[in-house]
This record gives sequence, structure tokens and C-alpha cells, in this order.
Amino acid sequence: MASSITYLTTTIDGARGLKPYKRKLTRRLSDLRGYFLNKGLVEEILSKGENPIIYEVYEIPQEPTDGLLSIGCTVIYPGKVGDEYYFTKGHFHTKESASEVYIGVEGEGIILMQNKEGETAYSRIEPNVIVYIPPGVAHRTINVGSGKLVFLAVYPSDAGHDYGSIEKLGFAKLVVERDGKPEVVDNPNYVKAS
Ligand code: M6P
Ligand code: ZN
Repeated sequence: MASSITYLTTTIDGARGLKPYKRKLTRRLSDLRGYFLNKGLVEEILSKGENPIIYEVYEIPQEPTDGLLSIGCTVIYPGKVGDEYYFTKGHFHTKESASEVYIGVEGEGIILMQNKEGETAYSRIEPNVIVYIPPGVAHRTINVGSGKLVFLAVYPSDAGHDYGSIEKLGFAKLVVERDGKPEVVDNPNYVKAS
């Protein structure tokens, strides 16, 4: 008799994400309006008719049910708005107990983390680096290299993405290029949530 076990196998396909995958999300500069420090420059680029891809997410989502895990592979393009490197929107999980694991595949990046109290931490992400993001911590990934940054994410399928507070308040830290190198600096526009 055949086994009733249903399992899933996919492969990491470098900058093409996962093979196979179920869903692909593309985020362009217009989707990140208001996220970069130099908002005027973003509008200037968009007004020229340019709307570069900032990142893509290849996903195998599972039903949002307690105990199930979803798989995602994010590809962040290299680039900057002014001196600020391209990044993902960043989010808290709607389900407060949900944590996440990131595994670096290609390129060089930084993960910014921040809790509701505004405390921050950051880690590098690159091939063979595994980062555990604990519950209650918002996370944003920044590509600080000259090629694409590719990383895998494994997270509870019912974690949920809460983009609201990051979109409104931003992250307390920014990653910018200084003297040709990435530097984590304070975000001058960040106001702590009260
Ligand atoms: C990772 C995971 C996904 C997330 C993606 C892009 O793959 O954390 O859940 O959607 O990165 O990040 P964001 O949703 O913040 O744009
Ligand atoms: Zn997450």
C-alpha cells in the first residue's frame, strides 16, 4: 500500500529563487514609496518613468494553520537610492509567537531587527549563514553587495505580515554606503512608538 505521507521537495535555484515555487511576488520602487530616506529622489526616479525591481519573493506557502511552515526565497537586486541600499519592506509577524529562520544563499546582506520597544540588532546574511529571528522582532533585509542577495526563509504559515508600523514609523537604523562600505546608521526620521 502506498504511504499516505505527503511531503514537499523543492530546490534552490540561485537568483531564480526556488524551482518549483507556487507564487512569485515582485516589489518595485513604486511599491516602496515612502520607505527610503530620500523620498524626493524616489519621486524624481519614478517621474522619469523608471520603476526598477527592488526584490522578488518566490514562495511555497502553506495554509495558515498552527504547526505548518511556509518556505520563501527572496532575491534583492543590487542598487541604492542615493546612498541607501535596496531593502525589503520589513515586517512584524501578526502572530506574536511566530519566529523565523533565514539562510543565506548568495550575495552579501544585513538583517536589521527591531522590537516593539525600538531596541535594535543586526546580523550579516551571506552564504552558509543561518539567522534565527525571535518572536516579536521586526525584520528587514538589505543588499549591501554588488550582485543579487538571495536568502531562504522558513516561517510558520500563520505568522502573518504586519507591515503597518514599519511603513508608518520606519526602522530606527538605516544601512547606507559610506566611503564605499556599508554602514548601519541612525534613521534621523525615526520616532519611537509611544
Ligand atoms: C522573507 C520572508 C517573507 C517575506 C520576504 C520579503 O522571504 O520573511 O515572509 O515576505 O522575506 O520581506 P517583506 O515581506 O518584509 O517585504
Ligand atoms: Zn517574517
